[in-house]
Amino acid sequence: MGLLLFFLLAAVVSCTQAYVQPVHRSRVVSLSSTAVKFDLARYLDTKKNVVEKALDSSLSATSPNVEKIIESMKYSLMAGGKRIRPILCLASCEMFGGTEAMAMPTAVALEMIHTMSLIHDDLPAMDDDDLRRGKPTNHVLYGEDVAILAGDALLSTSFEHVAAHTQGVPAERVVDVLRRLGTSVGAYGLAGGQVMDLACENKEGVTLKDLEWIHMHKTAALLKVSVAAGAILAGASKEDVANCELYAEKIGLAFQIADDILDVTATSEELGKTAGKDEDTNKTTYVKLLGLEQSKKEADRIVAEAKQALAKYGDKAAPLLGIADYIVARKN
Ligand code: GRG
Repeated sequence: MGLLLFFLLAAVVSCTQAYVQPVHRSRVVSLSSTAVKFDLARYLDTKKNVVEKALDSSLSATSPNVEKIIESMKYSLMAGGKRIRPILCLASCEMFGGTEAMAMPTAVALEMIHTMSLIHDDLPAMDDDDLRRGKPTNHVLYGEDVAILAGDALLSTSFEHVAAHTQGVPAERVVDVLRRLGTSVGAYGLAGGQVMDLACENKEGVTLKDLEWIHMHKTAALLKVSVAAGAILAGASKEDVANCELYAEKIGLAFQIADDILDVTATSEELGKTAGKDEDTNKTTYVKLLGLEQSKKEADRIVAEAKQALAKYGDKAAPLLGIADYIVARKN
């Protein structure tokens, strides 16, 4: 009788597991197996190559009078870099069934905007740096006057590029993308974040909340529009765009925490920019407020939240999930 009861119980337990496990596993598997099965390095490499080609053909001088400014713009645009923003845009467009071609003009525009922000960030009036992407900064080579104008020209060309070259997408989606790009650069984006960042230099009492505000605007805003724009171009629903934005805000914050960590752990050669700069300019960073170990934990926690925002898309989200991991694991 005891033995019979034992077998009955074992049968019930095994039936329950057979039912529960696949459901439980499929959630875990679709998140963790993507990281295992998906070849992120190859994906990033392939996408980077197509982006580089599109960037290279996006600017050319058609008159001797513009040769100098185009050379200066192109010098920084083609100086290397991970091309994360364009890749995010292509990945989210493809996740919602769009094509690479639909998103490429916006991907190029995002890198133009990002490059503009790096040129301006390195100027003597801002971070005053002479090394970027392992090369002399734009103003070191072309002078401050031309560097400022090259940044301005990259910014305005970015909008022109989206408007002139986006094909196969309804006009209202393109207008939505242009509007969001504008917001991401202005007072509620990069420029606002940078002003607050400058105001907090050499200042005591900067809090985690202040730091988060700075990075949500200075860093996360452009990542947010990168992912959202790809989704919008593909015709994603409002809810899907909102999920993408949540993912991007999280990776934006994690990106900046990783940057603060790299600033104290990597060399200038590894970074392609001056290491230890935050300490020199007396900036408040996550490492300063939380310490190195806690900052790493915080970055990991936020990346997990980012991935959770896209959990419902399963394997279709593999590139974006992989990029979330890459953002904290990167070496530069
Ligand atoms: C002029 C309107 C206007 C705005 C510019 C200067 C500025 C305002 C904002 C600064 C924005 C900035 C430089 C934020 C830092 C973002 C960041 C983490 C840059 C590094 O990005 P990576 O690691 O660089 O993607 P690569 O070189 O790989 O592209």
